[in-house]
Amino acid sequence: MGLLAGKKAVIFGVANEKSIAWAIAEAFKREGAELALTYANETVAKRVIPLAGEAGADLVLPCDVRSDADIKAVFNEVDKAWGGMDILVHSIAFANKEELKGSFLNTTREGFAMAMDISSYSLIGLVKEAAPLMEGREGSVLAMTYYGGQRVFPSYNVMGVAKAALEMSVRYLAEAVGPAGTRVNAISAGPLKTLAAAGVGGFNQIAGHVAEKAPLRRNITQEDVAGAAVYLSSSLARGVTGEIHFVDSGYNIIGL
Ligand code: 0WD
Repeated sequence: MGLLAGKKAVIFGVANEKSIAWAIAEAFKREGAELALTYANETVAKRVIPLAGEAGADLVLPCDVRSDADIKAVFNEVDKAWGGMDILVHSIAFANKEELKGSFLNTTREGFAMAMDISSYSLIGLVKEAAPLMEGREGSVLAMTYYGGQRVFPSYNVMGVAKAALEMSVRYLAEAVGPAGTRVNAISAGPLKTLAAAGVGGFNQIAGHVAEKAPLRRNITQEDVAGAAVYLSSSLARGVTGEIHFVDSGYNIIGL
C-alpha cells in the first residue's frame, strides 16, 4: 500500500512537465493519492489539462490565486466531489521579470505588491478555504520556498522578500490550523530549471555554484523535492509542522 493511499490532494502550480508541482503530482499518484490539479490561465490550461489526464486526476480546475472568487470556487468543487481533502500543495510564485535582475532598488510598489500577493498571500488565501475541508483528517499543507528568502542572492530581489513572508506565513498558519490537526510546512528547494527559474537573472550561475560547493556536489532534481513532499504530506511526518525543510544538496549549511 502506498504512503498516501486514500488521501485526497489538491495541487496548485503545475505549469508544464518541468514544474516541481508536476513531479509532486506524479509521486503522490504513485503513492496512492487521488489528485485535483489547478491551472492559472488558459495558456497554462493547454499544458495542464493533458497532464492531469495522464495522472488520472479527478478534477482539473481554473484558479488565478489573485482572485478570492476563483479560490472559493476550487474548494467548492473539491467539497462537492470529495466531501473533504487531506493534502494541499502550494507551488506558486510570480514577479515581474524586470524586477528579477539587476539591483533590488529597481523594485516598484506595484511589482512588490504583485509578488507578495501571488507568491505569499496566496498561501493564506488557499489555507483559509481549505482548512474547513481538512479539519480532523490529519491534513497537510506544503509550500515551496527558496534560500533567497533567508539570504541575499543576485537577482532574486523582490522574490526573496516574498519568500521570507511565505516562510513566516508557514509558521503562523501552522499555529492557526494546528489545533484542527492540520500541519503546515515548506520545502526550500535548490535551483531547478523550470519556467519560474528562467525568469530569474543569473540562474545558471547560481546552479553552477551550488553543484560545485554543496556537500553532495550536485544540483537537486524535481524528483528529490517530490520525495520529501511525499514524506511531509504522509503520516510519517505527523509530528512535523511549521518547518522549512531544505532539499538543496545541503548547500545551506556551507559558510565558506
Ligand atoms: O529553482 C526553482 N525552480 C525553485 C522554485 C527553487 C526553490 C523554490 N521554487 C519554488 C517557486 O518559487 C514556486 O513557489 O517552487 C514553486 C514552483 O516553481 P517551479 O516549479 O520552479 O516553476 P513553474 O513550473 O513555473 O511553476 C510556477 C507556477 C506558474 O508558472 P508560470 O510559469 O505559468 O508563471 O506558479 C503558477 C503558475 O502555474 N502561478 C499561478 N498560479 C495561480 N495564480 C499564478 C497565479 N496568479 N502565477 C503563477
